[in-house]
Amino acid sequence: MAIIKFPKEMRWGAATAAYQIEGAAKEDGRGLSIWDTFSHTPGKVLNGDNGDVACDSYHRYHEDIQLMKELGIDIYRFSISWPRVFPAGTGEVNEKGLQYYHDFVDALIENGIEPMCTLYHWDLPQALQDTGGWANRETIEAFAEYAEFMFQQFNGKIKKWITLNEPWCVSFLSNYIGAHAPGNKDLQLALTISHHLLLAHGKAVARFRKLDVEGEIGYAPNMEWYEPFSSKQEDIDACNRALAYFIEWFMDPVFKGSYPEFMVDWFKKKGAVLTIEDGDMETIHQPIDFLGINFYTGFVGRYKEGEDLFDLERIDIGFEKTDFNWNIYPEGFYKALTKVKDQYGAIPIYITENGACYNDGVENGRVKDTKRIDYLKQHLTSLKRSIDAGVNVKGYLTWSLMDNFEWAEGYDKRFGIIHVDFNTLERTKKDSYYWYKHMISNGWFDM
Ligand code: GBH
Repeated sequence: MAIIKFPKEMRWGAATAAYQIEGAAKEDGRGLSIWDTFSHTPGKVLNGDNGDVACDSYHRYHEDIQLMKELGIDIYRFSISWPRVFPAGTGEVNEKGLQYYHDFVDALIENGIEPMCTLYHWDLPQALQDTGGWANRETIEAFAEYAEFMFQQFNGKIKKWITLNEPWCVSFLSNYIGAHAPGNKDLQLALTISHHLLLAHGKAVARFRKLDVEGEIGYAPNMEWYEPFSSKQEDIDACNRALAYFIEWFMDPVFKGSYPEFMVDWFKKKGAVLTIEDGDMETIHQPIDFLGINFYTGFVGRYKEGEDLFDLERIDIGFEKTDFNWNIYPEGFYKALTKVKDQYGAIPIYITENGACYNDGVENGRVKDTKRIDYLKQHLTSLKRSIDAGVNVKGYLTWSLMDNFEWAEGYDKRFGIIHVDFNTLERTKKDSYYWYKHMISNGWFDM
C-alpha cells in the first residue's frame, strides 16, 4: 500500500470536444466542418459512424453538467465548434450557435465549474477547407479573427483558453498519415500545415494580449514517449527523432523561437521543405500562460533504415494494452513531463487529456471498468512523481467525461468515465467515475 497525495492547490477536471459530443449537426444554423465531410465519406470512419447525433450534448448539457457537479470537478474542458459560430468560417456570425455557448458557459459557472475552452479541436469549417484549409495562410487570419471574437464575447466568463488541440494530429496525422480529416497523405503539405498552425496559435495569443483579456491562454500538444530498444546510438537517435516529432517540433518555436535544426534537415531528406516567411518566428514565439499536455501512450523504438518516417521500427516488448491496442506506459508520462521541464523550464502545466479506452458495457446498471481505474492510478502516480521532481503541474483533466465519437474509430472505442448508450443516449456512471469522485474529494488515493 502506498498513499499518493496531491498538493491542495491541484485542480481536477474532465475533457471533451465539440464534434465528439454535441450532435445537432444540422441545427440552429451550424455550418459544416471537415469532420462532417470526412465522416460522411464511405470508408473513412469505422462502421460508417458520424457525429450527427453523438452524445446529443447540445440538447442534454444540463444533465451532463449535473453529472460533472456530482463528480466534484473544478474545471471542465470543452471545445467550440467553429462552424457553429461562423458557419462559413469567417464573416457572418450565427447568433443561435453563439447563444448556445453562452447558455452552456453560464450554466457551468452557475454550477461552480470553471470552463476551460479549446478554440480548435479539429472541426475546421468546410468552407475554409474549400479554399485550401490550413495550407492556405488566409486560414491563419480567419482563425485569429474567430479567436478574437470569442475572447470579446466571453471575456470575464471563460478564463482559461486553449488555442489548438494537438497540432501534431491536425498536421501530420490528418495530412501525412491521412487517418483524420481531411485525410491527405502528403508530407510536404503536413509540414506546411504544422507551421501554419503554430502561426495561428501565435496570432491568437497576440490578439488575446492586445485585448487584455482576463485569464490565461495556452495550447495543448500531444506527446508520446519513445524508449530506445538498446543503448546503441542509432536507436537513441531514432527515438529522439520520434520524440521531437511531438515535443520539440511543436514546442521549440513557441518557447525558443526556432525549429530544431536536426528535424528541419530530416524532413528535407524526406523531401519536405519548411518555408518560413519574415516575421513568422516572432509571431509564434509569444509567451503563453500555461501548457496543456495530452498523454496516452509510449513505445519502444529501434533503428531500421527505411522504416516509417524516422528510420524507426516499433518493437512490441509485450506491454499491456488498452482496448484501442495502445501500450500502457506510465513511466513515459513522467519522462515526457520532466523532459519538458528540463528543456523549457517550470512553465505551469495542465494535463489537458489522459485516459484509456476500455469498452466495458453496462451490466445490471453498473460498469465495472477496473482497468480504467488501474490506468488512472498508474498515470496519477507518475504525475505525482513529476510534481516531486519540480514539474509545475496545476491540474489534471481526464479524457473523457463520457464515451463519445472517437474520430476514425466512431463509437467503437470508449474513453468515458460515464458510459453512453448510443441508441438511447442514456448516461451511466462507471466505477471509474466513482473512483475519480472519491479521489478528487480526498486529494489522494491508495495505490
Ligand atoms: C486525443 O488524441 C484527442 O485529443 C481526443 O479528441 C481523442 O478522443 C483522444 O485523444 C482519444 O483518442 O495507434 O498505438 O500508434 C490522441 C492522439 C494519436 C494518441 C495517436 C495515440 C497513436 C497510438 N493519439 N496515438 S498508436
